[in-house]
Amino acid sequence: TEKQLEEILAQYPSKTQKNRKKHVLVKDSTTENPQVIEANTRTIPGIITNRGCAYAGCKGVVVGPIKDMVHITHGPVGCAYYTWGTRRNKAKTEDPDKNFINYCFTTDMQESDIVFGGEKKLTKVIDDVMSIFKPNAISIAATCPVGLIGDDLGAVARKAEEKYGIQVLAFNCEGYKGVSQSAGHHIANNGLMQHVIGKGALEEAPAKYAINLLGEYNIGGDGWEVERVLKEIGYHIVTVMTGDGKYEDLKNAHVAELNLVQCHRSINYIAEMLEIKYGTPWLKVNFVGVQATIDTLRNIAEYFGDEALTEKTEAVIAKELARIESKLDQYKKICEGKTAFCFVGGSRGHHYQGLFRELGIETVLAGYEFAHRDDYEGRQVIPDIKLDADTKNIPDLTVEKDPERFKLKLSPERYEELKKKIPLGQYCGMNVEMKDGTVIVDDLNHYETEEFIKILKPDILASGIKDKYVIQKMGIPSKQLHSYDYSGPYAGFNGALKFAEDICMSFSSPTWNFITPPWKDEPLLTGTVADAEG
Ligand code: CFM
Ligand code: HCA
Repeated sequence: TEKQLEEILAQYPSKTQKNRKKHVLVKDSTTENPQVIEANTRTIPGIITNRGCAYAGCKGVVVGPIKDMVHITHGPVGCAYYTWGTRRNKAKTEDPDKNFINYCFTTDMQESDIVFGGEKKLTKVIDDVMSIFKPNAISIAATCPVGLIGDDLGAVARKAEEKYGIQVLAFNCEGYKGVSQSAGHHIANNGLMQHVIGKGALEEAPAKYAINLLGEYNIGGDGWEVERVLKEIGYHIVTVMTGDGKYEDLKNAHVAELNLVQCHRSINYIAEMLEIKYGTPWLKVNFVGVQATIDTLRNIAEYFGDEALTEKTEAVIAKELARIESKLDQYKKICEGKTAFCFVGGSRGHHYQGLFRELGIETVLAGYEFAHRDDYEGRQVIPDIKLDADTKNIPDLTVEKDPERFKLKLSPERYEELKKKIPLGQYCGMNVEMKDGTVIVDDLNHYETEEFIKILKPDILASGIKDKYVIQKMGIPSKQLHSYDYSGPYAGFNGALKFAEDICMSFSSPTWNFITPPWKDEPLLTGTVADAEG
């Protein structure tokens, strides 16, 4: 495959070729040092990437799911519309007056606002929101033009806070602030940590086995399936960040005994800061796939080290397995021996490989849109990561031990002892789990997607909306692993079953018989693109 890889990259102008080469690996575990991949750097202009922007990562991903807040997009209506429900972060209505998840709030910036400034309009929208909706708090998210014209979101927010006596959080997450959504995650993490988390009235956890669930956004109801199982075992969930999450709960995140981290990429900053500021360790979890869910439940029980909890954990695992196993076996018969591409944003490209594997499907190519090197290679590489200007653009928030609320949840000795058994404060990344000869691609683009499909001919391609139809037109089932193609949940025990059912439907659809894939009536390679620099 090294030669085929060269051929794919040879189509690029030489500078681009050099750049993309660093973002693609053929997995080889026999190299002297672990393989290095470049990540979290700019996409070359002109390349059709699947990435989004910093605003998408801040408002769309991390802040947007908080349901008892109103989130105002200060900018053109298109930016607001793009993050209006498309991500499928579901929320239940407990208090009908405090669930704004189905609304879309925006200042709908026009040319005149760009020329004369948009602060007045933003103030007016806040006034309207307060008179009509009365949320528990408000967030304002900046889009590109806001940064370009210099509207002062912070000043508008401060005035509104004085006027209304609620928190108004300003996020300077202009789309261009980073090379992808990832910058927006960081901005959102900083803002929530600085202004919301730890500000609640609780001094200690209201119940035993109190946990927070971080990096779970309840896409297609994933969070609900995870909560169902955790609650049955006996855990008390203080807050979920941020799927079906509440501002009021988020404020009390400091009282939990343990933070579970599902999506490491989007929330590792908060996880780390909670440990420094409040003494709460974090555990890497994965609720995607049956075996991953079982391992995760056992790891959490191990952390608390309570015999009754361990027994209950095993009882719930046994009950859930008995319920789903025979049904899963039926689906495995259809899936056995097939291959997949698994390319998603910043953590699912890794997490879904286990679920594919247990159904009998091998992932032959995987990658992330915007993850960092540690998501590929493991957290131990963090000190080696070169910080470029784009990364330095987002300041690190430095936190210290909270003088009143810091409480060491584990003794250092117990921490070290547990660390040997469970992924406490650590994450090994995607690469170690991939087989030799499989391909790992960072920021896979549309051209490379098509070329890799022609070579590897996967049976299914898991990615997003931007390439879904191209893939299907090539005669290959596409499974969106962002929106789940409007299905789900896919997490936990019920989720694994639903996922198996859905992909088996794709495999069994007669549609594919009506499509001729390009490689059946076209040559595989045609001509070469002239070198732009030469
Ligand atoms: Fe985390 Fe996510 Fe993902 Fe992500 Fe996203 Fe998403 Fe994703 Mo789309 S937070 S990194 S920024 S798991 S929205 S719920 S599906 S790209 S792999
Ligand atoms: C985003 C959101 C997204 C897009 C999904 C896709 C999501 O990046 O802004 O490209 O299919 O999960 O909704 O990742």
